[in-house]
Amino acid sequence: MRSVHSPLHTGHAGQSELVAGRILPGFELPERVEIVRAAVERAGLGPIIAPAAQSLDVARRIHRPDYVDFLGDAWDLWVAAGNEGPALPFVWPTRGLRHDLRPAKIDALLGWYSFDGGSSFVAGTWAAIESSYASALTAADLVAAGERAAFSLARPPGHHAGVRTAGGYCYLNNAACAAERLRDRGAGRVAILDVDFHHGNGTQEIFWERSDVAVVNLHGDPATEYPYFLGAAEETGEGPGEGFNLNLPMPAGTDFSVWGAALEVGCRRIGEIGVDALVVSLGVDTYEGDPISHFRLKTSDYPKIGARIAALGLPTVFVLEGGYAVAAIGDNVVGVLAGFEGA
Ligand code: SP5
Ligand code: ZN
Repeated sequence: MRSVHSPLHTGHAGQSELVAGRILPGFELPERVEIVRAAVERAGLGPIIAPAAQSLDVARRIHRPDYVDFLGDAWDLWVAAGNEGPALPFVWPTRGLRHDLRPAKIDALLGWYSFDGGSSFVAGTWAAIESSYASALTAADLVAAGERAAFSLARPPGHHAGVRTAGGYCYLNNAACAAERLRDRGAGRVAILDVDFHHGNGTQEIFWERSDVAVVNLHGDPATEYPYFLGAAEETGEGPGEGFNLNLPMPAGTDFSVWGAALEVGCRRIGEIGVDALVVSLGVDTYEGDPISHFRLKTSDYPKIGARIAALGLPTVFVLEGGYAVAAIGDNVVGVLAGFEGA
């Protein structure tokens, strides 16, 4: 399969993150994608191509247009206000505060448009966001044009980004945009299968009331795992979307014997619903060596995931999400893709 990749992600670097009371270097590093790219080349998975230029039209339908505008303006507003380091939110309109007063100052806009402090902005952040979005849409277009599968080898990731909020290292929801693009290109119904360790709260929010994009999430139980405030099993969708959201939370320590059974449940549901195309939110932070996650998948498990996904027999867009054990991320991601191709 072809991989879609842009070097513009490298400007999104030097992030800061609040970890256990300290501001530390972020986990979501440029090296992640560079190592996956090297592994794709080494494995001979297929050509690596540049994304085609994309309008923000799809992003403006998936997200609120003012949020998309903010992402493009945030760094310039931050610098214009006299700041130099990464732009990080520090105040949010949570319960008990007003939700109807869009603030004027960048310090407050950062909180207005985010749900945590994980998605900071530096000078190259917007170019990276656009390149990750363009890579996902280009991969969707390859699949819509008849390729069996394509891989968006890009960062920043997207599955935590909601209708109007950044968070969890995410800004635009690339997988949601890819699904929307597949719909635009003729797929009647699409499924998103999210195998990242963390619940894809943004994807769930975006498609919560829609039946044309079904969402299946395998993740750490939000009672104890980030993002905490969404992802319980009882969340099944609302209105026309009722029954089109499936959450499969699992406890810390879960290994492939349990995780693989949940994948089976998720894949069977996708088969029952009957969809024309699939988007995989491909995080490999389920790996036993991941520094911020708590599942115990082994490198030898990832090809089995790819093979099970291939058995769905669907045109498939893979979109890179999380995975922070940098030394293993290449083998784990390519394991899924090679397992898919070998099946
Ligand atoms: C795309 C994705 O995988 N985003 C994950 C965002 C997780 N953010 C919260 C991380 C909490 C880190 N806790 C650090 C513990 C270090 N021992
Ligand atoms: Zn994750």
